Amino acid sequence: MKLRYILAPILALCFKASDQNGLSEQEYRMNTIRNYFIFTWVNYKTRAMGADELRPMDGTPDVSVWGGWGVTLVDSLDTLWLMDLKEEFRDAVAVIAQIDFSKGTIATSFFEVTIRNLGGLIAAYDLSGERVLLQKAKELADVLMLDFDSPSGFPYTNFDFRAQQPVREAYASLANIGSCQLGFARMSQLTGDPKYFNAALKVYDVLDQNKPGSGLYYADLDVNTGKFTSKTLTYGAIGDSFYEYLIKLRVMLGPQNGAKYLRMFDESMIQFKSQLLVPCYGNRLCLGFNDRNGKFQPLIQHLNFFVPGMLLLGDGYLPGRNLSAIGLDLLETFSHIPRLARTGLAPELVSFSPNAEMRIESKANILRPELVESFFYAYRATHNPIYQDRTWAAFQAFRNYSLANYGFSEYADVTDTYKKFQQRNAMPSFFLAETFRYMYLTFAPDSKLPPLSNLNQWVFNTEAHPFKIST
Ligand code: DMJ
Repeated sequence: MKLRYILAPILALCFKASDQNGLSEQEYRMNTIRNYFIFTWVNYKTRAMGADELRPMDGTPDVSVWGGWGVTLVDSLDTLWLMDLKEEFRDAVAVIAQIDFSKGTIATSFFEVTIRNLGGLIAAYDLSGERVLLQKAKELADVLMLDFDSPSGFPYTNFDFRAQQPVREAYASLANIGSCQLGFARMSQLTGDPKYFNAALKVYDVLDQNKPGSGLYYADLDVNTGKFTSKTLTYGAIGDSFYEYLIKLRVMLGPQNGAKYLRMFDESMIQFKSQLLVPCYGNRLCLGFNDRNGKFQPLIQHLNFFVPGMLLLGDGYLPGRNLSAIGLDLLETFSHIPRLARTGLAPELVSFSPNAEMRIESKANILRPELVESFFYAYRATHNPIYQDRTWAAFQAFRNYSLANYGFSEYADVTDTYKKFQQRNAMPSFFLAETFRYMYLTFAPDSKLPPLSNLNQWVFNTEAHPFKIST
């Protein structure tokens, strides 16, 4: 390992605002974020390489969280590439070349393995052209294909990677069955074999056919019948990335092949606007959800924070729908939420009402990316430096409270500044994959990002893995 990588965390920790050494504010912030990524990566590499996660407080490996193939390693690959850590990237690829995706350690989520492992391999291949990554992606995609063996053609929620067969439970969520389409479509483009595309996109055909009204995609389903089983309408857990993928498929597949998904997205936006968006205290726009009985609940999850980014992306394809304006208004509301907490970390859940300030309902922060994801899209769309400043504030909150001896820790109570009691010994892989990547990309000038400088040629999967658009 190069000395500069070992020194990077020390430099990062010593770096003071006054020591900017002639760097512009933007470069300084970008370098600082990169240095803390290096600090986290090097600890993962030296203490937990190949394990799913690194425990950030005691530096021990957590071997099997999502299948046991080193999800942090696979999820971080393209971050290494984009931050120009090419030697680290090559070392990581050498480890990945040894992974056997036909042997897993547990039964686990089809959704998570698809967005993190398959997505990570595809993006790293698209960026680097390393053939072994495509070979590994194909091995994994072929295993995941076995999960579609249901009466409706939906993938089952969990797959047993030891026995190489689905866990045949009837329940499916919209996000679980509706967030594999980008990765599987890209696999068909890269291999020339349409089977991945056909299996994944058939799911959208069934959803479109069985929906009870225009744009009504409820979040609970039955894998056996292919029918909706509730009236849950949500852009949070169990629904979120399905809607995101409708617009992203249009981006990826182009005007002809993507037309159907743009139509589905457009229809879903009508329900979104009329049922879930409401004015709330402080002259703000808020986003709630409908529960399984169709009753409106005035609650905002951290997971909802991706919505402004999705709307800003959608605006480019559906002019005249006011999507950017709604997105930026919602982002104002969401930007206010971390300010409710003394740490500046965004909580998992808040409630809202027309006549009182929002209230924190669930106090944890688990290093999620959705807020900085929307800042990234907002900055790219407007070039307003306020979104860089907010990204920097989010990063500083992580650094002040989540930074632990070997990485960044989840935080149990964002209202309590006494971090000794509030840090939890867990660091999900999406912190290195998404949170770090979006923060870095929000500061990186185009010249630093040759592959990504033209965002019209790339689309990010829901784990922030960039796939090349090749229509
Ligand atoms: C990530 O794995 C993905 O962004 C997913 O779409 C939602 N949840 C997590 C992070 O919060």
